[in-house]
Formats: sequence, structure tokens, C-alpha cells
Amino acid sequence: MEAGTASGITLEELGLAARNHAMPLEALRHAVTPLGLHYLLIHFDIPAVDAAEWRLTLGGRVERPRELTLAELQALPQRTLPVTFECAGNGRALLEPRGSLSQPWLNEAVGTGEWTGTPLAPLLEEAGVASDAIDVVFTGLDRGAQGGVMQDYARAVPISEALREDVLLVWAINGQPLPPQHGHPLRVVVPGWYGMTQVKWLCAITVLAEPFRGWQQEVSYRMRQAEEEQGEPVSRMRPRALMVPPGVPDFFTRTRLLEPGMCLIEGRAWSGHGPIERVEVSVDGGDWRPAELGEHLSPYAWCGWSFEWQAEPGAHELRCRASDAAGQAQPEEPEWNLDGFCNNAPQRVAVLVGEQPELLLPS
Ligand SMILES: Nc1nc2c(c(=O)[nH]1)N[C@H]1C(S)=C(S)[C@@H](COP(=O)(O)O)O[C@H]1N2
Ligand SMILES: [Mo]
Repeated sequence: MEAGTASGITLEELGLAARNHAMPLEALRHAVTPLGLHYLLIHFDIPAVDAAEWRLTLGGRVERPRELTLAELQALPQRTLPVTFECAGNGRALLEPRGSLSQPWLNEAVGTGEWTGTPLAPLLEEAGVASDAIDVVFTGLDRGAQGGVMQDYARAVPISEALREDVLLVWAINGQPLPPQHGHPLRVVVPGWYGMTQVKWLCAITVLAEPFRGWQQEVSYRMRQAEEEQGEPVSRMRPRALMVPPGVPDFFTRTRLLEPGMCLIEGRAWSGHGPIERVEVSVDGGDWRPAELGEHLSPYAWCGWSFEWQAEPGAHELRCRASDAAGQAQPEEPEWNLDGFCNNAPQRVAVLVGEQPELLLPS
């Protein structure tokens, strides 16, 4: 069981959790998350899109607004990048006290896709971005109400971020056309930023000469202590390490069961601020000991790590944490905020070790 006691999960939260599934932590074994195991977050409904009819408009503060078909986009230079996504609400259900109700994630709203598409910057440059450009808005085809406001899902990044060479308009994941749930036919990928920025079912890119004031930008995705506060906007992913829970699970509690002896703990770690520099493991609240860093697919994707643990009989709690080259580290305790964003407190995994570990479970 993941330590923590999120109490009183409502039927509405369960409804969201059933629609928006997490990545089972054992899938951390894969450097690229197999399609179908990548987490999902869909605010409204998955829109029905006919790719043949679909068009992308590029407009706003540009000299030459234009419309593009999927075939036109696919004829442009292509790039494939492994990129790790994490939902900004990851860890929300583990915060205490609980804040505003939303998708009740534990730790596993994460995944790494191999995304194929075309770089956005040349398209913006060709369109002739006005010199007073501030934000670039990405609008999806999905629509609904949130916070009492009817809206098309839309998020923006500053023009400087939109012009980064690694920002892609993608139509494929892991070599497959985007499936409906991941944004068919096109989405934007902004490596390093939390998931809300990776707009799916993209239909419009709009350059603005003022800061974007859409609901998902101005009201949501802000670190605030109280409703009336404006709060700092959520942007890049904070560092985080996760482990493949060792041994086998108890079905209901997910407590891990294993035999005594050498146990190789493996996991992955990522940050949107810079490369992972260190991963550490702590057993039963003891010293943080260094893990070995391993496979690193790309600067935008998680990095493998492993740790040899001598498992002694009894009940234990394992924790892991990461820090990055930008000097960011995971805090011991979560930084509380009303909407439960950016909780990167270390993962905790409860483990029972014995010749017959199931006998140690409370009956
Ligand atoms: N159009 C649109 N794009 C969206 C969303 C959405 O609801 N609508 N959800 C965002 C959020 S909050 C996350 S975490 C990621 C999840 O991407 P995935 O479902 O492909 O993992 O998509 C983002 N892009
Ligand atoms: Mo998200």
C-alpha cells in the first residue's frame, strides 16, 4: 500500500479516476511506456474527429495566417522525441488536508511516449510572428464546463517557449497514429512542462500580443493557498523518482510481499528543469543512500536507476527521491496548495519481507 490515508473519496472522484487511468507502476520497467499503459487525463469528452475534414489554423498576431491539413503537416520535416509527461495533479490524493476535489491521483500519472511530428518553430517563423507577440495559445476540439465556465480546452506558453526547437506538433506515438484518447489527429508536445500544456485534438494555434486569460491558464493550474488568491502558474515538472514496487502485491492493499535477501529495486526519475543528477533511496526513514543512474533515452525523458537492497525479515517502508542539475530536489513533505498541484514528495512503498510474507499481513 502507498502510505497515506486519503479519506472520503467521492463518487465524482471515482468517476474521474475510472475515466482517467494512471500508469501501473510495474510499467516503469519500460523506457518507453507501451501504448495503453501511458496515463490519461481528459477534462471533458474525447471529441469525434474526422481526420480528412480536420484543419489546423495558425493565426492571431502573425503576418500570414494559414490553415493546414494533416497531409500538409506530415509532408514537413519529421522528428521523433522520447518525452516524459506527468500530470500536474499527480500526488493530489496524498495531500493532507485534502483541498478542492479533482482527479484523485496517487503517484502514477506519468508516462513516456516516443512522439513523432514536425517542429512548431519553423511554422511560426514562416507565418511571421509579430514583434509584440507574448503568448501562443493551443486550442483543442474538446469542450465542456469547468468552474461554471463553458470553454474549449486551451492552454498557452510564452512565445519564447513556443519557438524552442524541441516543441513538436505530433501525429504519432510509439510509431502508431495518435489514438483517440491521446489527441488524434494532432497534439502539441512541449517537453519539460507538466501535462496540461500538451494540448490534444489541436485545432488552433493563436499568437497573442497579451497574456492568455483562458480558464485553464488564469484560474486553474495555479499554486494557491485559498480560493481568492491568484497564485503562481504551474509550468515545468518538478523532479521526481518512482520505483517499480518490489516483490508481488497483496491484491487489495497493494502491500508488497517478498522473501529476504538481495533485492534489486529499479525505477525511473525525471525533471522538467534539467537532467537528473541524483536518485536516492531510504529504508524505514533511515539515511538517503545513492542509487545507480542508468539508461537515459533523451534530455526530455526519464532516466533509469537501480538500488541493491538487502531485504531483512519484517515490515519496511521504502522511499526514493531525485534531484536535478538545476539544483531542484524532492522535498521531504509535500508543498500544500488548494488544488493539489506539483506534489513531488517522495514515493513511499510498504513492504513485508519473510519466508511467507503473506502471514505478516493484518487479517
Ligand atoms: N484538448 C485537451 N488537451 C489536453 C487535456 C484535455 O483535457 N484536453 N488534458 C491535459 C492534461 S491535464 C494532461 S495531464 C495531458 C494528458 O495527456 P495524455 O492523456 O495523453 O497522457 O493532456 C493535456 N492535454
Ligand atoms: Mo493533467
